[in-house]
Amino acid sequence: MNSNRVYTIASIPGDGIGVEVTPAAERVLEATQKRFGFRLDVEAVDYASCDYYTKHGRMMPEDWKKRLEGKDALLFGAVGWPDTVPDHISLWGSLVQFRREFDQYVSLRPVRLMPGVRSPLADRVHGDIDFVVVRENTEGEYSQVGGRMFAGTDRETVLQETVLTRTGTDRILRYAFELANGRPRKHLTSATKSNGIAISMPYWDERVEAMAQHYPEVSWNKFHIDNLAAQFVLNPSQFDVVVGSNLFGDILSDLGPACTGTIGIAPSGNIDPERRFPSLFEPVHGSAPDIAGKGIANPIGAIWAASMMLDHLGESDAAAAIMRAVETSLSDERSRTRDLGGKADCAGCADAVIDALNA
Ligand code: GGG
Repeated sequence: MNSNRVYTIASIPGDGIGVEVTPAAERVLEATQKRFGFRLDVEAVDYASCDYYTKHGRMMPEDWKKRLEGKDALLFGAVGWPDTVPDHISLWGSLVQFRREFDQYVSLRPVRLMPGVRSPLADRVHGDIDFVVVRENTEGEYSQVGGRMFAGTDRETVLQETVLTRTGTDRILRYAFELANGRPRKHLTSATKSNGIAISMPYWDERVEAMAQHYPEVSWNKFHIDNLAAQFVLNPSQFDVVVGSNLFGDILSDLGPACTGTIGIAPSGNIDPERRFPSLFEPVHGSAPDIAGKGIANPIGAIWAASMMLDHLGESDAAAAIMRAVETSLSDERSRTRDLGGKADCAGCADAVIDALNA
């Protein structure tokens, strides 16, 4: 990281509403740097988008890694435009490449009940909702091991393996236990399905149990993923740190924010904790083709992701200031977007955060 507090950032809006929420987050960052005395050198990146694919037949230029590996962080919007590029091609050609090539093995996804945001579970939930989903981000169910045989015949057979390595499993569990150990409640929940997925998931459980021995202060439990999804809806206040494999973590980190009111406010960090490569920060939501181009997307997930990015860069005061401004703006109905029952558009919502920041 830079000693004179100048950080080089690649801004990668991607597709759909990514193109709307990323500039909104950049404007908030700009307001923050003026106030906190650091500088972000932001380079706009037009690849990792389906537009780029249409023009070049691939999601990113061949030398994308060389172009980005010296950056301090990546700010990402969303990927996917299924009308022109199949989703598995756009995702694997961009986000999955970043996560794997930059070894961003932690996907960190906070879930918090925010002021002014009504949870659909409000009548049922007693207590706060404030937990973090830690998703394994480089292996697991997202694997390229498999194939299609006898294509187009009655014998058509499709196979895809789940890959759990000892290194990959232990490092995500260590990260999750460390995180739980540093939080007041010191509680960890593991997502499993070892009754049905009877080879990889018992192994996951075994590694959780082994890792737990190193963290006697942390209480822990495990739920099968089906029951865990139900528990998110029935009693989300019970959670503190929830750790899951790539697929389970992905599902839970959409479900969690939906339980707190909207996925539109949820952020995510794709992190290389060892800092060998740039980490990537993005809203949890995707490109949302149904509302893209209308200017009505909620930019809070992208703004919160930008705050996580500053925290990762060591600018924790600025990161906290953004979150205070987000809370202030969300408390005022006039600055909330439509998914939250307000009337503000994407730019207006970001303006309100900037006003709160400058107040
Ligand atoms: N900003 C997140 C995004 O664009 N997500 C698209 C998506 O399909 N994500 C699946 C994943 O994160 O594995």
